[in-house]
Order: sequence, then C-alpha cells, then structure tokens
Amino acid sequence: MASELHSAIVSPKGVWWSPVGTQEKRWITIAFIWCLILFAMMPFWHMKGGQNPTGIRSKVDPIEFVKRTDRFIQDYKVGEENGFPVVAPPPGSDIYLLARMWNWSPVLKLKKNAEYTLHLSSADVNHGFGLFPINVNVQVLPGYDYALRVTPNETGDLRVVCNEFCGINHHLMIGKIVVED
Ligand SMILES: [Cu+2]
Repeated sequence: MASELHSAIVSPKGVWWSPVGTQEKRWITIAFIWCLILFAMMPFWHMKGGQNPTGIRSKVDPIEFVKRTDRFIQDYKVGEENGFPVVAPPPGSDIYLLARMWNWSPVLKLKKNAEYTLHLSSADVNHGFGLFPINVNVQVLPGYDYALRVTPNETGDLRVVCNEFCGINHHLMIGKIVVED
C-alpha cells in the first residue's frame, strides 16, 4: 500500500527516534559557545592582532597597471636574467611587480633596510604572491593595486611563488627578489 512506503517527506510511523542524551546536549552547548568565541575572535584579531599587512588597496585598470610596470622597468632597468628585466629602484620609491600567466615581472633588486612601496597586481587572472622562504602571502587580483610598505631587513635571494592555482603552468610561475647591502 502506498501509505506504508517510506519517503523523504513522510516520516515513519511511531516513535522512531530517541531523545537527545544529556552528554550530547552538553557537548552541543560547548561546541556552540566555542563557535561564538571563535566568531568574536575574527574582528578582535583584525583590530588587535598586529598581523595585518600594511596594504593600501586601490582599483586599477589591468592595462594601466601593465603600463605602469613597463614604465617602472624602463626607468630603473639594470640588466636581464632569463629574459626578464632586472630592476634596481632607488630606496623610498614605488616599486611594481606584475603577475601574469605564468610569470612575475620584473626581477627586483632591493637595498637592505630601505623602505619601498611594493605594488602588486595581475594582468589576467587571480594569482597569489607567496614570498619564499619568508612566509608572506597576499592575493593578487586583476583590477586591484595592492600596495605593501616593505623594508627588507636581510640580504639574500628570495623567490616569489604563485600560491593561487592559475592554469596549466602555474607551477612554473616563479619570480625573484634580490636584497643587497
Ligand atoms: Cu599564478
């Protein structure tokens, strides 16, 4: 008979469930309170955590950002490495790093303990700026100029990896930043 068939919208006959036990209620309450604490931590850490990057975000037309980067390369180019321009900007200047499928351009040569404003943007899709071996991670979006105030405090060779999957050659997208005395 049709009335005896089970379905997702007709509950089975009789008392088919058992009431929630005390232990289970207790743990649900604890988990719920913990959820509320974690939720409150989000705005708290945003204000008090001190781990937020010093970003100045503004909108930019991707074509315009490519032009700005090209101008920057023209102004301060000192050489080439693997077909990519090597750029040594003066301390205190605005510096540009363009993400594009599938490279970072240019190679940046920076001075230790000098302050720069690093502008990050993408010419095409969403990329991720990951500074290796230092753990700095910033989203790089087309249409947004994300400027970070940076002061390299150690000399060395750093790699910029893309940590946002951006296509078939994503794994080859490696840039370079050199910090010198
Ligand atoms: Cu990428």
